[in-house]
Amino acid sequence: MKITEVRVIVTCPGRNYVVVKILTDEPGLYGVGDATLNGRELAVAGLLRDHIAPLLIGRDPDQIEDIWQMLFRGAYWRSGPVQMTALAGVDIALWDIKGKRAGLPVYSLLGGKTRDGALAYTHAGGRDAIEVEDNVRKAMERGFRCVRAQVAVPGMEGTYGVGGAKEAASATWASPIRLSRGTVSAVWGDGGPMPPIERWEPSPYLRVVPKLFAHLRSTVGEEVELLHDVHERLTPIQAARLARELEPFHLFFLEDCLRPEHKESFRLIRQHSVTPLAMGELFQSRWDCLPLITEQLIDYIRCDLGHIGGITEARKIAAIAECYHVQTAWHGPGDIGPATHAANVHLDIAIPNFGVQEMVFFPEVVHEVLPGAPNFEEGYLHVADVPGLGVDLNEEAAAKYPYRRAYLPMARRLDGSVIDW
Ligand code: KDG
Ligand code: MG
Repeated sequence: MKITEVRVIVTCPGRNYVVVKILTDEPGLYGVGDATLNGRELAVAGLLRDHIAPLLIGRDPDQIEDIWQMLFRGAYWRSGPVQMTALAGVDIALWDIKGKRAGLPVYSLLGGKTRDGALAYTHAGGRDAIEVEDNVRKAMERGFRCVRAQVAVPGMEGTYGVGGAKEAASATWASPIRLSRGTVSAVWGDGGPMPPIERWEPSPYLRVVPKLFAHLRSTVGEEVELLHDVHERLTPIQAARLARELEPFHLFFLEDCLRPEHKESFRLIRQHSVTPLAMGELFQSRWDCLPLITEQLIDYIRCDLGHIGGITEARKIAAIAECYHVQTAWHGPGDIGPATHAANVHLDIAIPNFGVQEMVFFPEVVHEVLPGAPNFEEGYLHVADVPGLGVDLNEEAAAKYPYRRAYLPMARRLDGSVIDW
């Protein structure tokens, strides 16, 4: 069997997705992968089209590990989010082909089911604790047992994870528009959107978050699992303080306290608190994860399968984590495509040390373009028992929604200096 064609399709059914479709010389046999990197979609698409696709034509798609090694080490220039996202797109499509060829779902190729479904969490935000409480209750009514809670910081113009105007450009769905036929329409210097700027300060944030969780525990009770995402904004000592102050509220985990560069600083947080810690959506390979796992400085590793080279890399990370009693919580936001969400769940239900899975409900227009995303039922995610990953691409529908330039927000402190977003 040989790879005959690699199609790279950038489509915007509400937000931009980069889809990799790998075709083979077996009639009708192809794989669908996701190579979406929020705000840098065309860089990944260019790498795939101009440099990676020519290397794949004529290769045996069954040799996933060899192709992975060739693209990672063989290229000499390795790692980095653009490269690792491109690699993930190829990897996910190749696993899809392998499953379809074998007539088996990918979870079966990974060792078979270890559980019936993947415990899922959703997001609840709000302008104040009452609004967050309402949204946590709505999530619980919808069947969620785990909810991530974020609240606006008083006095700040916008806060990550809360929703509203600031997030419209990045985290929530814009309404899809039909511009022209064709799948890529990057317009340079077109006066399009610039990154929205959010204001952020650590002190009010550190005051409001423990109050939020005190409120939630006293109103929604002890049973629902609560999570919180710091989004890499704190210093080690601030993170240690927050983790300690949140202890009475028994979080499922506190996510991404520190910038990904400062792995050794997790020791300081650990010395001061028993709040479970999760980290990893900005990591790029298993080597980034190693020190946190082997020193047991975190409890959950939450890399993004779509940004670390796909299923091939993630299953190795899971296996390393298993040795150190670290569980998985793969990144699952709206800005990665349905094929990565499906890859998440196939891995979740096959590995022994799965913890929890972040998820989104895709709008109907995404299902039209990329049908087959995992299905949520009573707190758990499931994938269809079909060969491969179960996600397809409707190329005609994708062509109706061409690329639209969009950026993630940026954050600055009140004095104007950059802070992590
Ligand atoms: O593109 C950035 C998002 O994927 C990220 O902000 C989402 O932190 C995130 C999460 O935990 O879902
Ligand atoms: Mg996060």
